[in-house]
Parts: sequence; structure tokens; C-alpha cells
Amino acid sequence: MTQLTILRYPDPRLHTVAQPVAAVDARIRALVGDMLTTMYEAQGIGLAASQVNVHEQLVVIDVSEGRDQPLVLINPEIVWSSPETQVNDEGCLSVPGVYDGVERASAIRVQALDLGGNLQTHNADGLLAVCIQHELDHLMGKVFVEYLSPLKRNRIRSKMLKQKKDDEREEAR
Ligand code: GNR
Ligand code: NI
Repeated sequence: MTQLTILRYPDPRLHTVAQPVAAVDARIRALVGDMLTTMYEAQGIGLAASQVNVHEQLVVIDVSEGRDQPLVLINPEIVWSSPETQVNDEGCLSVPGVYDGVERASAIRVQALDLGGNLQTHNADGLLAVCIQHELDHLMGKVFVEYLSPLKRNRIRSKMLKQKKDDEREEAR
């Protein structure tokens, strides 16, 4: 199991649109293992392949308290969204230290292949619904800060670029 590098906003590669996974094979199973390792190590509740610079439609999620209920979604598709919406504070491993409110559907139904290549249907609400919508946005090249005002987004961009410079200076020492 390898720890993968998570791209940080405003890295332009985060805006790449992911392609469908062609076959759920050994390569995908190995990638899922590495993505789970990376997500748990970073203490995230989800990770999209886009965030580790793999532009295929693959996400891992675990919203359980015990961090022992991984969910793998391959070629996911939201087939129903509730008309009711809810604003929740969101964060992102690609935008560390930033949390802000995003309005999304309160409940969704998603279809996706599992690791066995079988089509599954999941009904989700609460944090799981938020997380699935956040991850599917990543696959479409969208980061949650794009829902915020241009002013907030520009402040976040500056903060991230400064953090990157500081990190690089730290590494050089
Ligand atoms: O770890 C994460 N927490 C989180 C909290 C609220 C809404 C969405 C998320 S997803 C995020 C991990 C991540 O960046 N996934 O892409
Ligand atoms: Ni994210």
C-alpha cells in the first residue's frame, strides 16, 4: 500500500474531467488500496482519483465512526436528487484548512460499480450524501471552493499559494 500525493488547489490538474474506468481489474484494485491508505492517513472521509492525479471515475469514501466501512464507487452516476437542499460546511483534502458552506441536495440515489464490477444502487442522505456529491464534483474537475464567491475564492487561492511557498522553503532547509 502506497501513500499517494494529494494535489492541492489551485493546481490546474484538479480541473481535469475524469474518464470512465474501462475495466475493474488488478490495476484498479491496487489503486483503490492506495487511495484508501491515503484517505485514512489524511483523516479524510472521501478521496476522488482526480485528487491523486488519476483522471478516471473512481472514488473511495468512509463516513463511519470506526473508519472501517469503506465504500468504493466506480463510474458513479447520480440518478436522483431530492429537490430539498441543505447547506453544510465542507472541507477538502486538496484545500487544507478551509471550511465553508455549500448548498447541495439533501438526499441522492447513486449507481456505481463496486470492486467486483457489479452495478450497485446506494441511497444516501446526511454526511454521506454531501460527501458523494463533493467527490463526484472532483471527477468533473470541480473543487468546492468554486461554489464560493469570487472574493472568498481569491483569498483561498492566495492563502494556498503562500502555504505552498512556505512548504517549499521548509523542504529546502
Ligand atoms: O475529508 C473530507 N471531509 C469533508 C467534509 C465535509 C464535506 C466534504 C468532505 S470531503 C473531504 C475529503 C475530500 O477532499 N474529498 O474529496
Ligand atoms: Ni475534496
